[in-house]
Amino acid sequence: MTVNEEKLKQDFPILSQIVNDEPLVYLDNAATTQKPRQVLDAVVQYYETANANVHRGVHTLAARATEQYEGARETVRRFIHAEETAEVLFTRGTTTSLNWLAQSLGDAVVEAGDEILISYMEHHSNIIPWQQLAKRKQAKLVYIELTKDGQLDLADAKAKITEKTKIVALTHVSNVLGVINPIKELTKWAHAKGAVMVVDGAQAVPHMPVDVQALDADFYAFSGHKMLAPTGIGVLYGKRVWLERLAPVEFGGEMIDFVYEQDSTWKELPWKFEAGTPNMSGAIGLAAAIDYLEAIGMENIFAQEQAVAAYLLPKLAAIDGVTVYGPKDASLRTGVISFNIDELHPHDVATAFDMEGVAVRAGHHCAQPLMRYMDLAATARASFYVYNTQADADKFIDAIQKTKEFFSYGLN
Ligand code: C6P
Repeated sequence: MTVNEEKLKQDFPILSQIVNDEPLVYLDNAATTQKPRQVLDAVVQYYETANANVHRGVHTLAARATEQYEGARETVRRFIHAEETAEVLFTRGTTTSLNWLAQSLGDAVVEAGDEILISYMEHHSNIIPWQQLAKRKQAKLVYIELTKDGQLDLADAKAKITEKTKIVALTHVSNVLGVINPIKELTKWAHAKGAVMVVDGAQAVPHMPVDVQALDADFYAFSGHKMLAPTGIGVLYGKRVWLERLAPVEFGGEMIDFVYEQDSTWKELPWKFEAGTPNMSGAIGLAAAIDYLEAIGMENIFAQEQAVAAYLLPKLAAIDGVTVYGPKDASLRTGVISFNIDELHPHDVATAFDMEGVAVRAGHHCAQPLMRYMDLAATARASFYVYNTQADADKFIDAIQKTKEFFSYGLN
């Protein structure tokens, strides 16, 4: 089956809106995605038929809620091809997952003088936690350079992974450049030097098939809301050997076996890390989102996004005054397209787009070191997803033309 975007779009109630007298074209999917009726229904159904606290009660609703919550974990396991559900931790999102790691993994493996390796294309969520860890431990945060067209400089990466490197933490797909990094190869290099591999999969898992065992990364983080699921639910995958070794970051109910006056013992995996009442409805919504994506097929979703990029990149290159960032070869990227128009401020561009009913993001995209590296203050960014149609892609090009016309008229 290939993707029928027109039909899919009808599953998303929010997308049938008129915005500024124009049919809404939502191209801010890297920030967050919209939710299909199937996900909304799953959440409502949970609250209407099964809501109770999990793992605690013996009553029927508690058993039902627990079964659905743990069922969601199994759905995630299957989706990312983890070996066992014990390796799938529910978190609030990518940011929480990476913060947990910088705390717990950081304490376990990093000492003064050690190095943590990231890159210039990381999102703040995959920079600041490591920055804080480096400060705490008097370790060094080292950055992999980028090539001129915005790819990871692999020669530099290889050279910078040394015996001193304890953690390599890299994004699978850049939220600004859309570029896909060769995580499998990078993981091999990290492991060869005894470093732990952490992957920020926030912009990858929603858009392409991801097999954590094939990648062999030690940890892999992603967010539900970027893949049709509700906000407030995310995942931290970790290999059992590591999760067994690491201490939990949060403490309280749910995660304990026995609590004594001066000490406590932890539950087995994965619950050892999940303190407090978890986001049951979020997990169930995430499982419904995964069912929805799997019915389309992740290969199909990936192919469709690369086709959108292949369609748009030459069109954009042909428009005078438009600069697109990242590689020109669509096969190296997903459907994230950052651009600037002439000297226009990206916020003006995004406002002009909004007047056409087209939602794009403008700013530094939570990647200030990348902006500085590229000598930019900001970009506008269109990011496509499974429900975006050919007409949406054309409307995007049209919005660029209209924005150029509008501002040149205004300047004359
Ligand atoms: N990027 C964007 O518009 P959270 O907020 O925890 O769900 O995800 C954080 C995050 C981590 N890594 C990458 C690569 C990301 O793109 C994001 C979120 C959004 O680009 C919001 S800033």
